[in-house]
Amino acid sequence: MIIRPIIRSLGIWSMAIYVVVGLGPVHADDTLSINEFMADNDGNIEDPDEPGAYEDWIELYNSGPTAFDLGGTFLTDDLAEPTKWQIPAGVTIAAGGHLLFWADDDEDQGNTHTNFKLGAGGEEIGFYDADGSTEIDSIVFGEQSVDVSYGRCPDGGDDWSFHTVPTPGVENSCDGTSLTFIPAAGLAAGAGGSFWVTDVDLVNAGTGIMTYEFWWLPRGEDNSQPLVSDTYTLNPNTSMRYANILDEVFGLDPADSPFGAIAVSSGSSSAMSMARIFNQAGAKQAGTFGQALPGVAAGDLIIQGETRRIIFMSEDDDFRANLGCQNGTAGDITISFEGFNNAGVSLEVGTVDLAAYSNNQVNRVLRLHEPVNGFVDVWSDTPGAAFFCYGSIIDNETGDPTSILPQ
Ligand SMILES: [Ca+2]
Ligand SMILES: [Ca+2]
Ligand SMILES: [Ca+2]
Ligand SMILES: [Ca+2]
Repeated sequence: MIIRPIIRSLGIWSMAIYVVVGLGPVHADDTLSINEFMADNDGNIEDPDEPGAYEDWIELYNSGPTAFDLGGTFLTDDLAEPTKWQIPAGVTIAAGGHLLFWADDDEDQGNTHTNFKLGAGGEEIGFYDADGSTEIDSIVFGEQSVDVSYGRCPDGGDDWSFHTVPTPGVENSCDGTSLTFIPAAGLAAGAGGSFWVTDVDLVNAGTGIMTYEFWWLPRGEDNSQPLVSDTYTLNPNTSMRYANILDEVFGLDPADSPFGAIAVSSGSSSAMSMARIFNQAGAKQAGTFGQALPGVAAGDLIIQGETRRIIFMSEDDDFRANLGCQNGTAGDITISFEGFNNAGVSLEVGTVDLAAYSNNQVNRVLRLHEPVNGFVDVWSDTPGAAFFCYGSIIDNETGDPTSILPQ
């Protein structure tokens, strides 16, 4: 058995795919590559299968329009031993997708945990086809630094460089910038006589001066060419508060009812951000902090193949619960959601289609089933998808909103 494309519901591409089995190795090295890795992970990304563990990782990338079943192929840290670790059956890489493997010598922790680690002093990574000898890709690397990855620029390209902004599981950052998404912002009237205003707080948690700009990402629009702010700088270990950021930074007019999201494009991976979206004029009860939404770094987005659950979703006389979602990529994605009641009975399924960096809100996702205290699952089957969804629960009496983050 050799690397083969997967035929499934991939639209027009399915038409052009042939399964090649038993005819000899398919030379897939034009589309599959070792794209990025980290051999000294101290605080970059946690092993989701071992809380508290920061493991070496290897990112593979599929630049082609076809998904591949990687089951039976091999990864190794020794090019003289190509068959050191065989990727288990059922591990697939999506068209245009990134797939993360944990080089942690913890095979019992799941299908993407290898039986070797990466030496920070320099080593090798090999990716071999299922015949155990045909090289798909390999890299011989030298000494590595803590929490700095080594990766291709652009994805799948020929040039390798160190990345102080590592991007495990998502597109490599080649200009040294990282995106953080603040998935909701508004300066507009909403339901129930509410009027929403957005403040943003930004902190430079790094050791150097941070350069950054904000992108305005209107709800429901294709934001491949977003409105970009001036470029600002922030000294290390300082913070900056933007009160009513949509007016102050972007000059937006409440008469246009701007609702959407904000991205922070920063030359540092040390940007911390948070927004509060609060009900100002028209509130029946003034003085609440509002909805607190932390910025979500690109590497912390929910990616294809992951499901997250948003709990505390209540729909009754006291509360209404909305589902907000942000596309963290420049491609079109479809997010699926399923709402359940407290007994786990499925009540509601649906999808949210989002163009580049777009966002949208499903208002009162469980409204047909009130009164209900339930939860909502979110995921995406779109190849290469990276997104974020959250719950926004609002007190019907006071207009006080609270954010529910996905778990
Ligand atoms: Ca290591
Ligand atoms: Ca582990
Ligand atoms: Ca090793
Ligand atoms: Ca990456």
